[in-house]
Amino acid sequence: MENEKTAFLRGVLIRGIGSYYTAKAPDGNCYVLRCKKKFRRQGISPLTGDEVLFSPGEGEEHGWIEEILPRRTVCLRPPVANVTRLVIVVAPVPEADLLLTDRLISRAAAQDMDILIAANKADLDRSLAPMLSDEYEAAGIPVYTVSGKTGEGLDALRNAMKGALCCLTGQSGAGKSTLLNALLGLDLETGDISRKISRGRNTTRQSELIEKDGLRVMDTAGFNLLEPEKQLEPEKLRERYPEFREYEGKCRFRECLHDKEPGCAVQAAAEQGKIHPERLRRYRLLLQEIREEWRERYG
Ligand SMILES: Nc1nc2c(ncn2[C@@H]2O[C@H](COP(=O)(O)OP(=O)(O)OP(=O)(O)O)[C@@H](O)[C@H]2O)c(=O)[nH]1
Ligand SMILES: [Mg+2]
Ligand SMILES: [Zn+2]
Repeated sequence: MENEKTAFLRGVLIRGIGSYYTAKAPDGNCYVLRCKKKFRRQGISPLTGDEVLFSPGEGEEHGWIEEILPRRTVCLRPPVANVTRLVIVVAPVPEADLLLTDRLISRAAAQDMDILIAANKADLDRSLAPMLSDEYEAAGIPVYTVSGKTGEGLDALRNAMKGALCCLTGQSGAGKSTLLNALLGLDLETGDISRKISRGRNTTRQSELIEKDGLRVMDTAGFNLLEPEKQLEPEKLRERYPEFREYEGKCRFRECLHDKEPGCAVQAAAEQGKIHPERLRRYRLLLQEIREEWRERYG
């Protein structure tokens, strides 16, 4: 058994198309693999970013994924594994949806990912980045002003992305692929927003892991909707808001969810400008939604 294991190669999945996956070994060689049936029986699908042990195929034959190593993090939207730094791309067009941004932040915070925001298309609108900085400063989330078109701000963003497996995510059309092309001198497919709307689909359809110039980063398909999280306890949501932390335990009621309870320290902090009122307003929307999910399930 031990001997068999040592015969396997180790690699990281850089893409998956249909039931074929590509693994990249440390020496840079890529292998096309299929997934053994045992994983399907266990309800596990390989994800881009997975570290795997595999047996390479011989000649033209594909090889097999033998083992998926433990995941540091896992996202289902986009479906990727082992991301430790999430780059949320926000733009003035299509109109920034900050409730969607907050949903992404909430999921990333639950897994202890580093989070940063790239305010893209600065060439079109310079007011987006300061607005975002204002909203997310108390949460400790840095905002980078960038333009994939003019190249503005790319050095700072590149530096912020070094040293972790990063994933670019955000609304379809925000400019994730354009940014990556500009950051790394690539030629990923990008698409016109009007064409996207008329076709009703993304330009990028699979997640792809790219390793270049000291960066490890994934380009993923954008989305315009992110469904509420199932099975999240309403009490857990507040733990995902870093800006609430210093006020936890200071509300009149120990169980305060910072919704409409009297004597709420988070509400008071928002009134004093220490927490952004819009972040709190959207927190309450998400809380409401999670309570409804919870009630439907267990109520
Ligand atoms: N003016 C301007 N346009 C940009 C910028 N970045 C991207 N775009 C345009 O925005 C559109 C969408 O860009 P993509 O890079 O395809 O967007 P995406 O986020 O990868 O989209 P999906 O793959 O569908 O999720 C394209 O027409 C780009 O040329 C920018 O910094 N400035
Ligand atoms: Mg794209
Ligand atoms: Zn409270």
